[in-house]
Amino acid sequence: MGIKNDIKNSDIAKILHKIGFLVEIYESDHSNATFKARSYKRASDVIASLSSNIYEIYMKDGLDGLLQIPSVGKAIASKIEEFITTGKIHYFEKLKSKTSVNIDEFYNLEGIGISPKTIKVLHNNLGIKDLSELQNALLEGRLRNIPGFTRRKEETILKKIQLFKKGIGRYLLGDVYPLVKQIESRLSNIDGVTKAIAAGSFRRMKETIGDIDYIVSSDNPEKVMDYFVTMPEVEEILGKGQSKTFVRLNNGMDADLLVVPEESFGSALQYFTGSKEHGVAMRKIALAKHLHLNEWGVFDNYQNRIAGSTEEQVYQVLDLDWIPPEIRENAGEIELAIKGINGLPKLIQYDNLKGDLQVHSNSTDGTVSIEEMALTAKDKFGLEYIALTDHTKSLKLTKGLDEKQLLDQANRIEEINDKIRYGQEYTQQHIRNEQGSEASIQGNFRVLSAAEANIMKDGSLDISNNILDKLDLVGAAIHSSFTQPIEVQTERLVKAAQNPSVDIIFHPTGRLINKREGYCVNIGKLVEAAKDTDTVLEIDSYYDRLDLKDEYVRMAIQNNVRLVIDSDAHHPVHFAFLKFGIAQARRGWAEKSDVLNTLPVDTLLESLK
Ligand code: DGT
Ligand code: CA
Ligand code: CA
Ligand code: ZN
Repeated sequence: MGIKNDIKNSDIAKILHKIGFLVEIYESDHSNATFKARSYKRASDVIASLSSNIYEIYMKDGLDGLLQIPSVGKAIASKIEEFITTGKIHYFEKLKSKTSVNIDEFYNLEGIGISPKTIKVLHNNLGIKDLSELQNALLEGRLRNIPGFTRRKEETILKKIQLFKKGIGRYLLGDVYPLVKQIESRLSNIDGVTKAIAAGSFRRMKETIGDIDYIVSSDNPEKVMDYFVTMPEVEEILGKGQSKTFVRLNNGMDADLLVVPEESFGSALQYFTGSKEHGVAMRKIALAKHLHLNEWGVFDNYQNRIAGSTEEQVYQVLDLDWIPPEIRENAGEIELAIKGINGLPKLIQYDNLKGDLQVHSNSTDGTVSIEEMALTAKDKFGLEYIALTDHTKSLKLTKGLDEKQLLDQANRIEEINDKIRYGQEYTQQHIRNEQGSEASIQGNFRVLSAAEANIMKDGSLDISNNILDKLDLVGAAIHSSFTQPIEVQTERLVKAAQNPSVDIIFHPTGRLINKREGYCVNIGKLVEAAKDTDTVLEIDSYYDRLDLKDEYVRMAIQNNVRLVIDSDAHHPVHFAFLKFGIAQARRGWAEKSDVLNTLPVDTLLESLK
């Protein structure tokens, strides 16, 4: 039995995930099955995003090497070893042989909340074996006869499957962002490379990315392309030409590379940043000026290149102001960019936020203390304030705070702030950052007492106004009863906006990109209510939420509704998500003055309702 030498991390990640899925179906009688399933899935996640190659780790250090990988214990390490040395995992084959269910089609659905247990019930009751059988059963209304299922549930599952199919092949920006940037920086460090930029939808900071498009300027394309195809993340070379290369990465995503000479870098970048619609409109403008615009430059009728080395030049010779990539959608931006009109919005900048108004702590479902969140916000992300918005009591899953706990927490926050303000010796032993070193949060930083109050089915809140009014600010959000009719759902949010204690509506549509359609809301009506009541609407920067979406941001701004951009951080690293919220705001044409948390804390508090 020879060792398979082309084993990819993604193969291992997939099979471990499938084992986790099957364990949950077939060992659900054992008490530790859930735990076991979870450890397989955790290991799978870690391996999928590992930058070093597992096969190489094993060849170098054997089982010990595998055990160094986070979340990989003895049982899993030996299964990986078995897979590398035999190409199979006996345990997986055994689990699989117990069923005719098409595990390859189903295991992915777990990501959208269709659990292994549901699959098991459907298989036992209706003999459903694969995705198309499930879809047919749903369309024919056969699930509603099974105990525990309803017509409503049928509709939900069907919607989820449709959404899932639509999302196949597209990646969340936040999931791929670190990798794309890392490769970009490695490309720019190659000898002879003057510039390297990830263009396409990535540069436009779209919510989801189909593939990556790298544009590199170098006089030695061979060298760049040789590096590109041998990167550790490359799973397959799809094509290689004189200046273009296409590969598939081990996370399944395709990456294109175009290497151009320096005099064409700007025009290539402009072309491949897109959007296609923006590019088409630009070319029309060029033609009207008797010019030709393509990836190699802007040319006159005699084939003289009159622009091309920078993007600014390309726009300039077309008598246009340079347009930020986030709004290149041919949605009115080109008309406003015509020289002399000065009509482009002055988009909010990536360093404009001074605070973050939705932050969670381990008082509820966050992972660390208030102090640690504050320290990270201040020292690592340069913020001046955060609002501590733990969940409230009716959200039992998160151990939401009741009235007394909210007030206690507000008092604790006051103590922390007093110490900051008066600069007392505040070298608390209990404030330790992740490295374990001591630090203090002295200086110009403030924690605001706040809450993410839960909006009940009828639009009321689960905490009374006299308690909420003792906090610095209040956000309100829907976390349950997602599937009410649009009028009911809209009325619920409008009522929350009309509540005098509510300053902000958090994640106003509740969608999870590629996983869950938001609740049906008439956004126009919500925007109107927000305007009438001076309520702020939130852009939630968590990269699978990002509601409001771009067109709603634009609608809010046109109606003079004020916005905030929050991280919704449940862990210190989540503050990094703020850039996705800012990108979303930019794609919705938001300026700095449209976003309240660009203000210093005092002005911010004064301008809340
Ligand atoms: P994606 O990858 O689906 O998330 O979206 P994009 O925008 O990155 O699209 P992609 O990768 O197909 O192409 C990158 C850019 O190249 C695109 O934004 C504009 C440009 N492009 C591609 N095909 C065409 C085309 O047929 N005409 C024009 N004018 N531009 C194109
Ligand atoms: Ca692309
Ligand atoms: Ca592409
Ligand atoms: Zn939470």
